[in-house]
Amino acid sequence: MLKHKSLLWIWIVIISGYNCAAQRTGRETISLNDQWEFHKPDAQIEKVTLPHTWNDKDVLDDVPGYYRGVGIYKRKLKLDDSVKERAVFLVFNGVAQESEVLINGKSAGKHIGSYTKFIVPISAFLNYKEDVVEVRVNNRFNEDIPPLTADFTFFGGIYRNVSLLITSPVHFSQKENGSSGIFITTPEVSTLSASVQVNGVVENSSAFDKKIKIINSIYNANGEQVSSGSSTISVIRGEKKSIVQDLKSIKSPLLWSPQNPYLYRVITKIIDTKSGEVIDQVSNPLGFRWFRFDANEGFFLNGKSMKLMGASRHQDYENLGNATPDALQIKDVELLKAMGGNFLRVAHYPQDPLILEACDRLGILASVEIPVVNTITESEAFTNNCLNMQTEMIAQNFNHPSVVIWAYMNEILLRLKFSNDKPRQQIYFDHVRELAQKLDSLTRKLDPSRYTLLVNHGAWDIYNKVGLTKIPMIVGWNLYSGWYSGAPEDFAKFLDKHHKELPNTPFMVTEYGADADPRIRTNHPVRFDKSVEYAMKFHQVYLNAMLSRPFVAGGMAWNLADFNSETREETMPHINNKGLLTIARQPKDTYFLYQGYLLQKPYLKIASSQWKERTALADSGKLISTQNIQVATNLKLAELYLNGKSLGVKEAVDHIIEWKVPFADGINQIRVVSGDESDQADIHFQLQPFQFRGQVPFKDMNILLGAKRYYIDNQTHEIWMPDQIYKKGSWGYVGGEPFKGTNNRISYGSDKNILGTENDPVYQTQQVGIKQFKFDVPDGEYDISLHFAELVGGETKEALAYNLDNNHKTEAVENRVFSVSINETPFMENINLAKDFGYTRAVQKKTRITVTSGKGITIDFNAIEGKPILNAIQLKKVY
Ligand code: GCB
Repeated sequence: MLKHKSLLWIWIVIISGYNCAAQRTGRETISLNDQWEFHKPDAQIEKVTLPHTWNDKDVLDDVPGYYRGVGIYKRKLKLDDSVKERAVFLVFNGVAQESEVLINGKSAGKHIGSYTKFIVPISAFLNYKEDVVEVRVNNRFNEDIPPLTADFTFFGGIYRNVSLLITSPVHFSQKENGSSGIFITTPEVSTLSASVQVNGVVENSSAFDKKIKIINSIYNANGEQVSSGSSTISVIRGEKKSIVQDLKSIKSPLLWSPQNPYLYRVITKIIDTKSGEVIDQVSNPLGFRWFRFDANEGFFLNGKSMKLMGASRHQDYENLGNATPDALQIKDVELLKAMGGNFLRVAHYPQDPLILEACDRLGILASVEIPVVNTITESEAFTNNCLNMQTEMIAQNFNHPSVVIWAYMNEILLRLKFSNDKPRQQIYFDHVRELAQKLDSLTRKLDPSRYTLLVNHGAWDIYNKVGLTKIPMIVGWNLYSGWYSGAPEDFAKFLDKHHKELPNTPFMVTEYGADADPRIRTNHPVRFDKSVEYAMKFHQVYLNAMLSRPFVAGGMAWNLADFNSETREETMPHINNKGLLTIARQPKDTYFLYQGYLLQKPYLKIASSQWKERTALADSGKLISTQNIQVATNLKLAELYLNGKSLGVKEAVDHIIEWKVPFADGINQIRVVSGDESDQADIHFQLQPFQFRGQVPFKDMNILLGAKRYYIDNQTHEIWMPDQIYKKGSWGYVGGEPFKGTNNRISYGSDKNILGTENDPVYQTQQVGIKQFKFDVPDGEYDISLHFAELVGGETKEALAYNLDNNHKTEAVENRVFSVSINETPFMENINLAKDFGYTRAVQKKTRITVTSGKGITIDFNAIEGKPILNAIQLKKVY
């Protein structure tokens, strides 16, 4: 099979050394995203276009884990003779996670780490005939490379853009940790004047000594030159030389801020003094702003107090893994801006260069961090890799005015090692502290103009004991009271505790959030039900607490969007549902809540408009069902109309206005109005009969047992509703109680991945010990489906992947055998779900029955061993 590989190869771009643009700037950057061939060892070759990951499909299945190993990419290059005299580089924006670049079979460079850019000089390896680029990539677990563990998926591949850079042999150094070789600072900025210093490194890789002129020009947003500087230097062959230029101060500079992200540009040129030609050129953004963090008053930008509010972002996207196209990446920053956010925590790793460019343009302040998450390895190699990543991150992003913070550790004491050996654990803690100290000192040295940040989880005592709250300039807290533990109200207490006990240390809430599966809705939100409604309450409490405390510098919701996390199970296996947007970037109600809180212009939105397919029981004896509608706003009051009829004016409480809306069967048009603002939504409602012989017609019914939540199947549009205890003339269960979970898992029903279905929530709750289920339906033909899954026993997995409480125990197996009959006719006999189908596997049993003599439907569950269960039931009237 391997023999055929070369036959499949496609023949390539012909790249010429000069074009018109090159004559002006001296350099060319050409995308090399196309025409790659990819294969895993011993596997078929595929043609791929970058960005590419080899894990996009295997994270979609029910099987835990994903391929972590080698992937090989190959491509041909055809460079014409004019390139021979030039310096040629390959620029990789991100390859996960270890890579080696070979040209014509010879190693040209290596890189460690998935999240930073690297540049490989390749001139020395080229034959200029038919050159072959090969990139050997590996995303195996390597104990010396962070991240070691984390709540996100470590997709492998060349998952960011690759380009070819051709420039003069005398050029801005491409050996400065993936940076442009130019570093811009603004030593003094005020409303009156701004000074600019440009530092850089020039390399002469030619065979001759060269005299060159370096010119820096600053252009304003209209393209007018507002300052410049130049110097002439000699660079001998083979030499790298540092340059420093102080440019003429700019009077009355336009300041950069979220309200007005005014950008200048610095163009730095190398001119050959002999020919007068531009032989290399780079462009960098420049924004004038100054800022500070204060332990009592929070953050100040350009002398004005500003609460930093926003979100963290992961880089992956629905069905694409981390190989997210440029346009979708930029869209994320636009969505954050449209939400009213002014801050992006680029977490947990540096992201595509496009992200900070977008932050510069849109006026979003940012922090960036390296992926040292949960735990460290006490090795020199690990330490060096961390220090190297930090150096690369700072060098590569140094010139972005949006960046105000460099961070370097996230919840590093979450996965505690050596818990049974306290002296050894102390040594581990010392190593963690030493590493934090090294990273902090390095950061302050590399960039004294920004703040350092270390991010902890809410275990106050241990971070203080180990000394991690003393090292950074700002402490970050990831707080989840009311989610992983405690109540939402505990959050404010934590904020006050920090202010009291660390009165001189500024801090931010770097994470907070609650899972919201957009398919799950409820009228009775409780912790861990994964409902959007619980998340709404949670975020209101958190936002109120942060916004009312000036000493809280800022808060970053976890997360801007749902993201892949392979080890998670729960209602949407392999996905973390804490996003304000779905993984396909559809807004959830919580996104609208943030707009209500943060936007400055008048805002009015039916937040519950996303719950547009609804079902519920009719109010007793009526042809309506009264349900809640929430409107998110920054206005004081609004009026709601249902099909044109006013339901009254109501006042906003914590940016939400609620109405009880009497929904009728069919389309219900809702309109909310306040002054000039209005919003409208059509809600499709299926009224369910309270009594089968009443006025409400019956069509079908999908019922979740042991649940108080609704579940909307996005594919079939079937809506599942909560159960009820049987009432005469109506329907419901007889006997039993809701499944309470096992292993002290803090879950709603079970949080295990249910195999063989996409509709996990249908199977994750159940009625245990059920005796009967009854529908007092009139005579007719009916389809009945019973849904089961054995939730107890089986393979013992870690409970909730990111359970910050860490209380897992081994699970006992339950012996359960039962029979089911429908209207006294045996339907399932001696069923043992675990034995017959396997644990946590979705089992559906369907039948058609004829109901006669006004008997309705009675389903009997007869225990043979243990307690019978039922997870869900569907009834459809055929005729
Ligand atoms: C955290 C982690 C983050 C997780 C998040 C969660 O504290 O920093 O990586 O994704 O909690 O959702 O549990």
